[in-house]
Amino acid sequence: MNVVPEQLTAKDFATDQEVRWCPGCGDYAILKALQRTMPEIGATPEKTVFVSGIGCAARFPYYMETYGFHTIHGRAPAFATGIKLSNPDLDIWVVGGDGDMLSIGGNHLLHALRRNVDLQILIFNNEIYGLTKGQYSPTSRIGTRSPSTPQGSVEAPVSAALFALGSGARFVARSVDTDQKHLPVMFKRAHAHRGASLLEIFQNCIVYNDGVFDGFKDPSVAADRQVRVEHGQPMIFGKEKNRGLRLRPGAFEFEAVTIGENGVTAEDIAIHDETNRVMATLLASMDPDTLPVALGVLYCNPAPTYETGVLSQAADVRAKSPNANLNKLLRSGYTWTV
Ligand SMILES: Cc1ncc(C[n+]2csc(CCOP(=O)(O)OP(=O)(O)O)c2C)c(N)n1
Ligand code: SF4
Repeated sequence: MNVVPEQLTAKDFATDQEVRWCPGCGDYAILKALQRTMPEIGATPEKTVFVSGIGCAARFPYYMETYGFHTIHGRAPAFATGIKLSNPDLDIWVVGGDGDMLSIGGNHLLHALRRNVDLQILIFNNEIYGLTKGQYSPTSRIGTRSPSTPQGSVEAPVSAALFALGSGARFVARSVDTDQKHLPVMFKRAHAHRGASLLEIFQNCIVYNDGVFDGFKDPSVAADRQVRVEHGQPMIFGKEKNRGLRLRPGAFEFEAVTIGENGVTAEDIAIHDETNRVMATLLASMDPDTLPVALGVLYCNPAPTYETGVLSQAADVRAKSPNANLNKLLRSGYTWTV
């Protein structure tokens, strides 16, 4: 008799754990969006693993009814790489805050990205350390006042998207915690991509950095302050849908122009090509004070994954030496007993 597969719903991915985020934290919206997306991508709890480091964002695995590892601050990409190599059939999501991923974990993130391990890596960027009570983080803007920078930070912040592109990531996207339409689309794209997918989610920490993204997130300004990029589509934005990005004549950067003004026509607006790393870099480099913030898939250009290469090498070696014995190998050459 054929067994009709059970249709899972968002509830099947929710646990009975008490959620320990502050009321109003952006993390709730991300959790809900991902729980809703899981059945739509055909995920099953027994094939899915969430891996996190330490921080508020890193509590995520407790709330997903899947396998999960709450590991060490900054080390989630390293754990996830090991899990993928030992069981490549698993679908692995890595979740961390900007501090976890880009401060102590910067090195681990870099190598997971450049190796192109098949992981969905989500950075919840709230530009602050939430769990440890609001110290500035590597993404905090210059002048951020915090318990560890009472006079305002003096450091230039790191951009998650530029870091990822510079590390050799083959998929880089951005979305916003509260955007319950766009966020699932980005989860689906990240999941469909074979290799390391980096999704930066601008997440509001209502307690220690409330409203830090309002300059482009607030509904009253969003249309003019965000550009939603889509492969093959002109990069149009604005309430009237009459603004767009074009390459500044004589320079290698985007500028915002208005169709119908100064001789600008619709043909002048640049078309997004998500396979173009230089274009992605220009989009990620746009100064948010003068240009809109680019959201969507900035870059997607698949390449062979790390686990495919490593596991096929291992299979070749095993086929050539079927009787290899690790014990024998360890005792070969110069060995001694102490
Ligand atoms: C080795 C180590 N260093 C420092 C800490 C302290 N610590 C815990 S969470 C955290 C930062 C959390 O900030 P972020 O990663 O941005 O996540 P959020 O809490 O904002 O979601 C720090 C510094 C730690 N747990 N382990
Ligand atoms: S401290 Fe900030 S990031 Fe952490 S749970 Fe509270 S609102 Fe969320």
